[in-house]
Amino acid sequence: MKGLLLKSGLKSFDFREVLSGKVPNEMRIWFQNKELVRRISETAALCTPSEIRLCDGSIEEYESLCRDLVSKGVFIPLNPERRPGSYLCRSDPADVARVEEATFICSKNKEDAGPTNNWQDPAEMNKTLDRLFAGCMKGRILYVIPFCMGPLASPFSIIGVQITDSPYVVCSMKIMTNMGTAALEKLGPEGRFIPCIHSVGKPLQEGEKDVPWPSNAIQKYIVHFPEERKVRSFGSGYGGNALLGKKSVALRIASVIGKEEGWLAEHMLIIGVTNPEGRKKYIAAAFPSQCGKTNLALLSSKLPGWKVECVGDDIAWIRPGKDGRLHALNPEAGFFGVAPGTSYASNPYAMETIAKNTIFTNVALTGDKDVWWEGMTKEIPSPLIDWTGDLYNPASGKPAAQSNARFTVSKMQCPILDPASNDPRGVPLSAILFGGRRSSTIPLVYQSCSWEEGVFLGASVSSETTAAATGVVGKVRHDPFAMLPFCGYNMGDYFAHWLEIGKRIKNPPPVFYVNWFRKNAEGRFIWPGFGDNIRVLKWIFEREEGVSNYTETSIGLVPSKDALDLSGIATEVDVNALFSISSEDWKKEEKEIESYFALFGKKLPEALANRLEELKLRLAKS
Ligand code: GTP
Ligand code: SPV
Ligand code: MN
Repeated sequence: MKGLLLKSGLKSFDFREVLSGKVPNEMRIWFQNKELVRRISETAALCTPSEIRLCDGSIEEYESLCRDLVSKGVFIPLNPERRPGSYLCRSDPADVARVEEATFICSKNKEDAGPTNNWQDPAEMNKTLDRLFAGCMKGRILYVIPFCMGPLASPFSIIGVQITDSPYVVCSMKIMTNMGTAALEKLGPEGRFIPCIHSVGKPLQEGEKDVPWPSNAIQKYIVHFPEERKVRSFGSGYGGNALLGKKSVALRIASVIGKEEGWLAEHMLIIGVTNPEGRKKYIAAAFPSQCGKTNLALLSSKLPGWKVECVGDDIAWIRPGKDGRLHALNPEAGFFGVAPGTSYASNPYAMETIAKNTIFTNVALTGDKDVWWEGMTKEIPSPLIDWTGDLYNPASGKPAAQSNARFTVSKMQCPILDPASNDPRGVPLSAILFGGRRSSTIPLVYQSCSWEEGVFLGASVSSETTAAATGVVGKVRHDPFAMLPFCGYNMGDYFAHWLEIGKRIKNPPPVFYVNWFRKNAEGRFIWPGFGDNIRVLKWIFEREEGVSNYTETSIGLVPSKDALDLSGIATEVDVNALFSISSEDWKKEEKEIESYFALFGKKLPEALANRLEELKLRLAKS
């Protein structure tokens, strides 16, 4: 590694000299943790980058990386008058979403990964990855990104160090996590961190010109080693495949840690809801990818006097508190949100959040260098450059923005950020919601009667697949707790862990199931959704206080006639259609759940099997 350039800020050093003991004063913090030094050296030796850069997380560093990316044509600066401090980035058309078929949980025993995860023996997988990583950073810079998931001041935060050869990833991690020197300080000389080794998997040969979005067209691997607490990701630069603090650390690895330590890492948004009298309750909600978490988290209320504030939009770490309640913390510092469908009409607070300092990936570009996507405005701007860089032709029938196009933005720009969003202890939960994207069968909202039944609801979530992952879109699949792609261990054990958590707290919050996506015979959504979802939140809020009225059905409690506040929209919505529970559909649903549960064999907790039997009995009587 002689002559390997090591850079930190504006200073350059020789990596080997520094390793052999001549650590310059200003770099001491990088060389105090032996395990960190070992990981950097080992990765550099395997991946053979041309340079190592230690990322301090400063704004200067971020801006300088952005300038570099602009000069290389990777970032297109947007119009500073319309979208200051913002960039458009276009990915390779073959690298646009999470790759679930290439995502692995490599526990020592296959059973610990369970029937819903891809598994391979860790030693075998490490061999495969060693081969792929060998020389994979040739001609590229190796960036070292220390990051902290969770507030820096929180005892519950988790430190990771991502090593990557993608400057786009560095910029994104700066927005999405507490990154840089502050995380290193928290780590300290003896602290433990989750090593996350990432490469786009596209070494550059001597004299080879780089492409704007390097990735590996053939080999992709997103691999988690739960026992070793390590992540290795190869071949993709996009989203959850590459920003490893998010799904890999804060969900897959954190879920394993949570199982051992007695808490939950969940794919959930967290909001504070305040009623007109000023009473505030926090609610967490799990919906599968692209099923409405960011939109509910940034809801602009259509009911006067009701207000929503955002704690987090994608991940919640939930633990039992001494007060006998569950407390939820958002470990992320930013939003990596779906662009299509976001507009001033559907979600003004999201639009305000992304008005500046935002990285847009795979959206369309307008003639005056601003961004556009389907659903942003009724009229399609002209001229328009589509997400692949071609002039857009609306007659093509293709969308101008990729359906998993996203914005990356700091949550500090959110106009309705909850004052407790960075509270190191999290916020107390008054209700938990599950939901999915279902065009039929599932009513707008219903409530379970107990924690056990609530866990059954979570376990039975099914949802139409979306563009957040590669593969078919629109196919109903089971996605228990919206965690199917993100649970780092056996899903049967995970169900048991949820049941266990409920036993450990005095006052488990009530659990609800919602569905914003029911359609009519013409294929149109029958619920206005977005800001009108506050009407459902209001019923939930008042159920928690025991004051809103309900009717018992075979599947749970639904709002009784007139209990849902439809003021102003009563003539537009078909309440009967929203709440119809077809016994034919539900008998199918029940069979579906039954055969899905069978997948878990002995790991299926008895309590869930019993809940299913009860549902069957109730449906048989209906
Ligand atoms: P991930 O970031 O992938 O986890 O997605 P998410 O769960 O945060 O979903 P998001 O809020 O980004 O919404 C995904 C898509 O669903 C967007 O195109 C939204 O416009 C649309 N959507 C969200 N909420 C509603 C709703 O209440 N009704 C309808 N009809 N569409 C919605
Ligand atoms: C999801 O798919 O649930 C996301 C986007 O939040 S990604 O970060 O790519 O996983
Ligand atoms: Mn998500």
